[in-house]
Amino acid sequence: MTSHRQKKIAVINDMSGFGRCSITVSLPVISRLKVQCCPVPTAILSNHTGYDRYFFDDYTEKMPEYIRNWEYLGLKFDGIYPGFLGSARQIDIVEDFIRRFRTEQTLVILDPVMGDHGKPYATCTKEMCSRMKRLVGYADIITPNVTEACILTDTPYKEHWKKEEIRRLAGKLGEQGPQKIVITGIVQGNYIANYVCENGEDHFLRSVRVGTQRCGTGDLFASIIAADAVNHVDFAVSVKKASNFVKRCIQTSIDMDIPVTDGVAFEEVLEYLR
Ligand code: PXL
Repeated sequence: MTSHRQKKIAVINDMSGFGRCSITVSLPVISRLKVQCCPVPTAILSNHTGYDRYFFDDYTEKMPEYIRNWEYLGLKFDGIYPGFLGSARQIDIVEDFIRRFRTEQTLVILDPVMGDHGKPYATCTKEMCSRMKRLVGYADIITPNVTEACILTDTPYKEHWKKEEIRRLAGKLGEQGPQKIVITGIVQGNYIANYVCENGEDHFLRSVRVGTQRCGTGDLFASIIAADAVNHVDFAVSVKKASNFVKRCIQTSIDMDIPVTDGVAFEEVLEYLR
């Protein structure tokens, strides 16, 4: 048994019953890394929005009372990790949450879930995209994919990027506040790269691309980054661990013939994550 105090993270994200994303990924993954995962639901969905149809219940109106009860309990968190947000007002609620629950030591790990493949998700309005930029100012670590990095910096999206262009993109994000940035899912031919930047020091982490991108992999990635961050694992080590684990999950899902929309069968390999 380790003698350190167990850490806890507030995960502000949606609960999608089917499709393995957001809270259904964060809970097992963060728990596996020995961190207590405390969800604040932003919306309840029958399944994620990548399917043809879904039930979507926006939780905005309930959130203030939910959060107020945590305040009565005097809770503080080592990490605050906002992901998928269901309405523009939720972004204000998240800002308020950070102000109320953070301490000097609290790390804010923001996964600015807004879109993929150059397009915002169906539920992400223009207003939400623009308010999300404000949240970046509160973050210590951000984990956007290329689409999200473009939205946050008002940069037109394209398929192919030169290293210098990605560097500039990250530079603009860094000006908004975060000290640690990882831009995920940069396609480079048969490779997929993550760009890692920590206090101005940067590098590209490349690995052979397996299969296509799948729903929930961003949540898997950010959950590992968040749990490791509060456990003070070196950022570059953590990014490498997260990318290798995501890759392993994708390969397992291909081997098991799991449809792309059903996310990744992380359950099969979760025991190897440490
Ligand atoms: O994995 C990102 C995500 C989270 N939550 C919901 C989604 C998606 C991506 O499609 O639809 C509801």
